[in-house]
Amino acid sequence: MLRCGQMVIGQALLFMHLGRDWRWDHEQRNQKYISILSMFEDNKSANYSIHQIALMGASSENKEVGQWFGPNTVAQVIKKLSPYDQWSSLEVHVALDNTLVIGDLKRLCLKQNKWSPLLLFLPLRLGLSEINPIYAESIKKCFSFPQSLGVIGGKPNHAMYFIGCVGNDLICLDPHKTQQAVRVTKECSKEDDISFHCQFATRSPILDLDPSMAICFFCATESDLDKLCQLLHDNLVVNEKQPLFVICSERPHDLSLSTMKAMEDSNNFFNQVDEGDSDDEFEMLG
Ligand SMILES: *[C@@H]1O[C@H](CO)[C@@H](O)[C@H](O)[C@H]1NC(C)=O
Ligand SMILES: CC(=O)N[C@H]1CO[C@H](CO)[C@@H](O)[C@@H]1O
Repeated sequence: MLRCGQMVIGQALLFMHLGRDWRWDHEQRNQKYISILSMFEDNKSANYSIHQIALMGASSENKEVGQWFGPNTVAQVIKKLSPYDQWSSLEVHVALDNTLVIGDLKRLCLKQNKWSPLLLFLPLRLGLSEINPIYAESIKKCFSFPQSLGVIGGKPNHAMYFIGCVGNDLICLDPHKTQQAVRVTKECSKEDDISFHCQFATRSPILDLDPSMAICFFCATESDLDKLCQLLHDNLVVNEKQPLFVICSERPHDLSLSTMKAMEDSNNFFNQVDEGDSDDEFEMLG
């Protein structure tokens, strides 16, 4: 899971610094690409090295080095490491309690009229020991949004990074491959460069997955976030008896989390917040 966290933030940095259309080509020796790669060197002094992730997990999440991380833990750790990467000034948000509060995201990213790109994690638990099949279609839909950054999760005791779906299978990148640590430089060999990329993907039926996962999105601009919220609302929340999560413009002050959960279960959450809190109305709620 530590490696899967690296894969997600690595992909976010590629989208941010090189764009979604950029394709890896070793001969290019792109300087931004090399800079991104060097943040993932197996070296304690690299920003997102496995050492930094393990140590931050120990100091902030009470996970001893070597202990199992869940998707939520690695998301929390990435959030804590990201301020040290001053080059990217990426904001990381981990949505709690299956609730996406749009006001929180806007305040996080918009400072002095400047928008910082957003990496958004939505940690979910979609069943006790198995995924409740009711959620399968919604998970698949997430991959179709332009802001999708995939899903981190896995099979029990086997973390993987899911990057898309075919029918009822998810496409998996699996970091469980032992290889030499390499030093990243502009002159590094093709073999060393390749070691940072998965040679092939596998497929796994969606219902075989562990029910703990985190859905990930990247929003480069404020308009990207607005579009994402609209897509999530239209495709995953309205008309769903049991939505994956709830979206609201602001966290209602007078509602305790347990009330929100109860409302979420009755699927009235969206409307009630909208009616009771019209000052905070967000365009997509209207
Ligand atoms: C780790 O990175 C530092 C700084 O870039 C470098 O001096 C050191 O040699 C690296 N260590 C290893 C084991 O690659
Ligand atoms: C922990 C760590 O390695 N931090 C480094 C991250 O990158 C910045 C530059 O963007 C360095 O100044 C930090 O030391």
